[in-house]
Amino acid sequence: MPDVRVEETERGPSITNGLVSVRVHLNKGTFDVLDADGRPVIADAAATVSITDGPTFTTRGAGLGFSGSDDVRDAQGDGLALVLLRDGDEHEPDLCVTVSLYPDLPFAVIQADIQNTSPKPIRIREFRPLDGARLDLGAPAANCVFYKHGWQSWSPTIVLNCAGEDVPAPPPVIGPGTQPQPLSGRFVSDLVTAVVDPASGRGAVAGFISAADQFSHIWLDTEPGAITAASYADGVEVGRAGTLASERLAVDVSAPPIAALERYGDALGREMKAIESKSVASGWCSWYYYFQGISEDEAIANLDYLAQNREAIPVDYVQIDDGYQAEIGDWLTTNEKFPRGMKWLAEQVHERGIKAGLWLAPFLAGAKSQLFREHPDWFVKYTTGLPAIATVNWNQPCFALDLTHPEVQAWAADVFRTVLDDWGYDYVKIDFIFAAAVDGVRHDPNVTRAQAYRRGLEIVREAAGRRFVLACGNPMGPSVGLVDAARIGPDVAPYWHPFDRGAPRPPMSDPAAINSIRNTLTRYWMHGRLWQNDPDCLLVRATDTALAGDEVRALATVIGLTGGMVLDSDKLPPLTPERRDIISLLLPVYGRSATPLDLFETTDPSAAAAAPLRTGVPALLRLDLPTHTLLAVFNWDDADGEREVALPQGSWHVFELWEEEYLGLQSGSLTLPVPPHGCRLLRLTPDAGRPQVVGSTLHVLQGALEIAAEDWDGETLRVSLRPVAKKDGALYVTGEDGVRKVVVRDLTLERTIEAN
Ligand code: 9PG
Repeated sequence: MPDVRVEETERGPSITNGLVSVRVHLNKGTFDVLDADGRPVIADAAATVSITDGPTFTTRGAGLGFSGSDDVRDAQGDGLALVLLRDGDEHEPDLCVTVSLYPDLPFAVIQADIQNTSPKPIRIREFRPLDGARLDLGAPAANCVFYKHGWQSWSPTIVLNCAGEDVPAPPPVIGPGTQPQPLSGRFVSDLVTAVVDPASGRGAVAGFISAADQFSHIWLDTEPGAITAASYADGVEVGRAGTLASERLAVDVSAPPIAALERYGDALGREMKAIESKSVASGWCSWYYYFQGISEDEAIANLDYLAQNREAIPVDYVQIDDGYQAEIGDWLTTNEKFPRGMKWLAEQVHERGIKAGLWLAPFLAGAKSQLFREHPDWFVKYTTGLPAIATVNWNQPCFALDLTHPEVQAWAADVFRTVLDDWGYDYVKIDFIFAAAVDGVRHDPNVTRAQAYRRGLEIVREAAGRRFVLACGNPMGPSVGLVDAARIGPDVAPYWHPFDRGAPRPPMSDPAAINSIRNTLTRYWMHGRLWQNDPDCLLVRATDTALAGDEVRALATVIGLTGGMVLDSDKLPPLTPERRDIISLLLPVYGRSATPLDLFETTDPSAAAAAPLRTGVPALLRLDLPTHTLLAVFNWDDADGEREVALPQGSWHVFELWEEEYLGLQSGSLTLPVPPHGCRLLRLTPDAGRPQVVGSTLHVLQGALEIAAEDWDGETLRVSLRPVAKKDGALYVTGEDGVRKVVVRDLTLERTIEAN
């Protein structure tokens, strides 16, 4: 295990663990981050702090003093830190920079903090633990790609070509009010970014691994190729001798960048104490068929169907979405479509052996609600005193609740106590919760937006205990550690493109299958590290939808291979057996995510300009399983296409699931026709030189769950099968005369079959 060492030279101290090094230039007041080969990938970085309506203090040019290194022990392990102090005038606050390294972790953690040395309180606007750092990946920044991560669930997360322009986050997603000034050649990301040169595969990942207190941005200025990371203190006051710190920024310049991004997810999960789940949730959700038209009768019809088809669709939860409540804000009063009330409905769910889930948007209230009429003082305000609008939806402005207000806190606790304890729900989907984090004036003026938001989440967590909390419309960073699951993309929809696809700014947050798929692929790394990812619902129906069969298959493949929650949202009773089988194919949930191999590759910027909705969407997923590897290849174009797929080293039996076709023993690469918005899902099985299973149609992972063992005794191939949701299907087995289809019927119990 490489130890962390500090060296001192004339120029200043360096800290290294053999995987990454940070070298300080005391006179210049800057530092560099070097990779394992000693290349300064990030050079000449300063740290700054900005006072609200006041000056900014930077280490650049001021110089740094080195007071020594300290042992550190924190969520990342036992490490060593350089502590650097800005040389300032006596009347200036002390700005300190701490650089921590840990054995075995190839990233440096940088934090800026301030001490108020004056007798007067100061308010802090913003920290930049990394300011104006030169990025050198061995190629001009314009040749690189930029991983743009969105603020909340519905914000697009996309890989952009740096020769083009950033895409401003479009409505309905209002970002946090603190934004770096938009500039030509500037690319802005929330919480974390990766900048990668696709030609060399070199890259840098920079992301805040702590996020409970301050929102943050990281941006790249392609001219001159500089990177800056800021966390926002929102004007929090620091009294005499008081201190305040930025969030902790991890900088990882090790290869490959996709591993660095996953490692960043691990570090954020550790720092924020992510909730770990033993299994990944499945369910049925009312929203994407019924929308606000859901009624008690329709809920019961679907429940009855699930009760009668437990084996084929063994979901954990039935979740009623938006449409039961009297008004947005009046959660404890039902409307006329639910005459027997929500407690009765939860009992109906439980009677059928299923757990019950309920949607609420608990951190905002509509202008028409009783809550808003009775408590106008419970809301975040603009400086004018008017209530701050969180969103306009449901034909009314909706105002943001002030979660720092004790009466609001008590109200929220009561709502969740009622839903969870009195009514008996096992699961809450808390939606539009970014509302708790909007800019504005709050009851407690000394709380950041992220802290106000977390107070709200803490109340929900406290009421829920170990019951399931799914966040939606949630800012990402400050949700970690308080929720079991989070929506990581915009809404899916029973159509492929967003309505206004010709708009000058592509509406990448609007409901649309492609919008939801984009984020499911680009935020794959969050799953299992921060929470369970909710990729949004699977829609399989053949009627009341504009999704073509190939689009349904692509959606199912993306959801099935990224390991997150599997929630269906169809009217179940009229489903055809073929379409119902697609739900069954994804159950039980396997729970591990594939990797989007081409995440950091994009087409050229002119293609991006012509087709902004489908560029920056990965099209190749790989999942390594104990007995085989899955490769999914997608065609996001609107026309038929051919895709060349490079196979891993070796020769492989290739089986395609959706067309149920054995493609032979292959090596090198394979060219496949792929329909528009469709995919091919390949099982690659290493050749054993004897009869063996090479395909299964019983589950989307094609054998990982339903095949318990395969035994060849020289004469007979015995395959032990475990039941999965799909009871009828086939195995494909090699033999002397090629590949045979072995039909499997009624797989309700474990069974061993002779397959040759
Ligand atoms: C219920 C829905 C579903 C869905 C959520 C969320 O900006 N907008 O106008 C907007 C409206 C709805 C929406 C997202 C954004 O969907 O993601 O699953 O629960 O609310 O109203």
